[in-house]
Amino acid sequence: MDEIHIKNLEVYAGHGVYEEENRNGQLFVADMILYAELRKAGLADEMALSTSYGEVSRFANRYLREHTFRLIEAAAEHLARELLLTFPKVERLVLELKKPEAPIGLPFSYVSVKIERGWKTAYLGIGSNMGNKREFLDFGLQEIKNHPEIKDVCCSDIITTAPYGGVEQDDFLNGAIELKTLLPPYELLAFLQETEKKAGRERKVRWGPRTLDLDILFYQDFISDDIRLTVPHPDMANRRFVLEPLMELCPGYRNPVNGKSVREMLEELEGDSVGR
Ligand code: A4P
Ligand code: MG
Repeated sequence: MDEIHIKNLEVYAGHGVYEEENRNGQLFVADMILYAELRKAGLADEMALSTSYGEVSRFANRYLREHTFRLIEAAAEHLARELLLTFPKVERLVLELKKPEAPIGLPFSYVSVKIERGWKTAYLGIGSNMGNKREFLDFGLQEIKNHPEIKDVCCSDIITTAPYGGVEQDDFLNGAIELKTLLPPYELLAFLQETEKKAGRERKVRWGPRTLDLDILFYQDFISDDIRLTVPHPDMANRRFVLEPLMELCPGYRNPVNGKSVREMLEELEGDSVGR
């Protein structure tokens, strides 16, 4: 990915643990690398196709002056988030925030924090087999679209599917959702569980009836086998109700665990009469 660099941007601001620091202010220095596709802007020689380093610098300067944080960790975290929300062509950034006048009482050139943040692509499974299923799915989708740190939400067609997993229960409505998010995996999971709860979800029987089920199928190329969050979803290769909607959104997306694309997993399942 192409890069725009901003080096040693100086800001006089009031971040610090001590009250004098907040009151009197001091020098902060920021380094930024903005990752974005620059080819179109380069070919057309057109500012509207790129991200203005001047606007980014003025935004960062204003943001750091108008807000007060105790920790440079917090100043960097919030500034990175605001930059990614404000400049949509920036897909990811590295931000180093330096504090050359930190009250340490020893000779040093600066202390700093350096963070990398960005938009990640995730795929979710959405399902319901209780009450007004369609309304629960619409509610879930709307909550996802309304989240400030989620964008570019796209939902597959919704299909009716027979229950899988041996529990006798009503048919499901299922779909898949593609999105981009600033939320790390466990924060995305917590938000999805909160949304299930708002839809009246009660956890009684594993694999049992539910008003709204939101599962993380893929999170970029993240792999986790923690019981609280297993990604990619470990049973997806056996689930037509997962693979068919995914096929519509991302047929070529490869499962980072087994290297198989969604299309390949679905073709293998279709050759297997046991899979639903
Ligand atoms: N958890 C672990 N990994 C994930 C993940 N990738 N995404 C943990 C979301 N949650 C994840 O989930 C149980 C625990 O899984 C959570 O505490 C979470 O921390 P749950 O939603 O409370 O319970 P569940 O949904 O009953 O269990 P599970 O194992 O998630 O079941 P699935 O995989 O959701 O399957 N048949 C059809 N036709 N359509 C369906 O949608 N769904 C299921 C449930 C069964 N049969 C179905 C369908
Ligand atoms: Mg679930």
